[in-house]
Amino acid sequence: MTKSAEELDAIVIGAGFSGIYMLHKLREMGLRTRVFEAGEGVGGAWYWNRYPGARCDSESYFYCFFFSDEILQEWTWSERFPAQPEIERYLNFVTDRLDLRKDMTFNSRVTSAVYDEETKRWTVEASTGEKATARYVVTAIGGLTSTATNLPNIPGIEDFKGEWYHTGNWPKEGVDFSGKRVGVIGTGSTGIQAVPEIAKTAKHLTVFQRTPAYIMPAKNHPLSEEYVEEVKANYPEIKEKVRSHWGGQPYDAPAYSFKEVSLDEAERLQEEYWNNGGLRVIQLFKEGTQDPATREFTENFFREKVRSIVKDPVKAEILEPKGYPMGAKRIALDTNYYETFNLPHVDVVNVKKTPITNFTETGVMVGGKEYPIDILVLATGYDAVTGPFRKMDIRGRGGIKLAERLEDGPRAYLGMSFAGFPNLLAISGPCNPALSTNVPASIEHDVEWIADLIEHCEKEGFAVVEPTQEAEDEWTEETQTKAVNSVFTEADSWQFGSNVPGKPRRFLIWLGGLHKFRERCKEVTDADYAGFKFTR
Ligand code: NA7
Repeated sequence: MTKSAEELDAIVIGAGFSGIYMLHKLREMGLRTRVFEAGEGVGGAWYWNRYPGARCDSESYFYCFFFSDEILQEWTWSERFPAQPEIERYLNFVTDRLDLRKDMTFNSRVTSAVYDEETKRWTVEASTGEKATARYVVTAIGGLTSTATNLPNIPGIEDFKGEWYHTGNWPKEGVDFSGKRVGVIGTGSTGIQAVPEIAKTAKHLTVFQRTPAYIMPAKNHPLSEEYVEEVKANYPEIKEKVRSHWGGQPYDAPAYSFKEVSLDEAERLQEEYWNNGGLRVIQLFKEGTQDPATREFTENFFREKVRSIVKDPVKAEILEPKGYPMGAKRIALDTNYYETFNLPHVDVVNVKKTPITNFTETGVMVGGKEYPIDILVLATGYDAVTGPFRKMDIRGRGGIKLAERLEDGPRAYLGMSFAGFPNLLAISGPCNPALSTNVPASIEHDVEWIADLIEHCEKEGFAVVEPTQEAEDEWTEETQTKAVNSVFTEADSWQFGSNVPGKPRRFLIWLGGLHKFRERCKEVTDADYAGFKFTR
């Protein structure tokens, strides 16, 4: 006998930062809500990304929820840049603190969500066969996720007889590298974190690098009691700064102008910022990465650092960032990445110059030479932002498929809603600024804005809300226009979709910054939800 579908008011897909807070908000409104989550526990991207060295690039004191003063005071971060286990613990803490777990179903991957125009309800089905119906569906699926990993289109992975893992789907029990010959493909933020950790136990490590990243030192360290106390005392001010900053970071605007300081002074300042570590290393000068002279100075500073750390000049030449301007791809943070290449058992292979041709039973072939490998680690990134949506069978009015609507590139109104998909709302969806910011800050905004929209419908007695096609088209176009004038046009990147073969080169992120995005969304609300249509 098949179990009948549970009847709910709202369904949330995913239990990461977004799903946790969305459930809390919907429950506060008195809506019967259930979260479906593919993982065994909460965490989302921070549940699956358990690879060695997995760590956040944002500082812990602002990589968190700001909506609850109690939670801000009760939780204490131990390190400047939190590692995956600590973030997972934090999200479990919040879940239990708000008693959310009872409305979450784990090990349950949503496969489809289908809208019925007559009943005005969505039917959601999970991999377990479980079904539920609801008036609202909110996707909290993230943009860089385990459902849409990017596996390299290199022939022969099925021939490889060793173990292989993608970093975004890392086994919970871990991987033992001791005494093994390990190959890492990919040197984005993930590969850069994993390499130094894997090198600690592997017998031999070969890093296959296509594009050398611009990398800054994290200078991670434990947080002192005094520091934590000071942060906790200043949270109201920090929260204000986060909300009014381009990237959702509580940083002051750069204090120096490259044009106004001498070269010696510029070098001294850059060195000082480098020694402090973190993403602020490139936030030194007002001119930023958009100004060619400032950029050239900073790029050369980075290259010089690589040459001074990496002793072997051949390795240093491969690792030096070049071939594209700084800022055109995500800048990474490291802990001992360059130093790791001074170890005799760690090599780097330039696979841009000589690409990987195929995998064999026992290794990786590059230019007719086989690199013998026991364990292969694919740090090759994601089919970002549109990928996770296209993996699910989401059907709106007249059976239109969201996967098809997103085939030609990202589209959405305000990065949170889709024309033809009534009452389907997306946290950090396509054409949203989230992935160019400190993500939890963007998530918090989207959750609150979506909750207000739903509350508006409930209060006014509207059964259905959806954006007009015109509003969606305009926002989609604006997303592309903003990217045209950015440094991102000068490289291939996941942000442009150009890391996935066949994916259209369209920018996935709205580049106006979180502060402007907040303003734009408020303007929409204040203008009686301009761009949306409501029906009773
Ligand atoms: P990224 O940033 O997409 O990096 C993927 C890396 O994998 C990058 O170095 C790629 O080189 C490399 N790659 C991908 N396919 C291949 C093939 N076929 N051959 C060789 N090398 C390849 O993913 P991450 O997981 O590091 O980071 C994703 C985001 O998560 C990051 O931006 C943070 O926001 C958190 P390429 O640069 O394309 O030449």
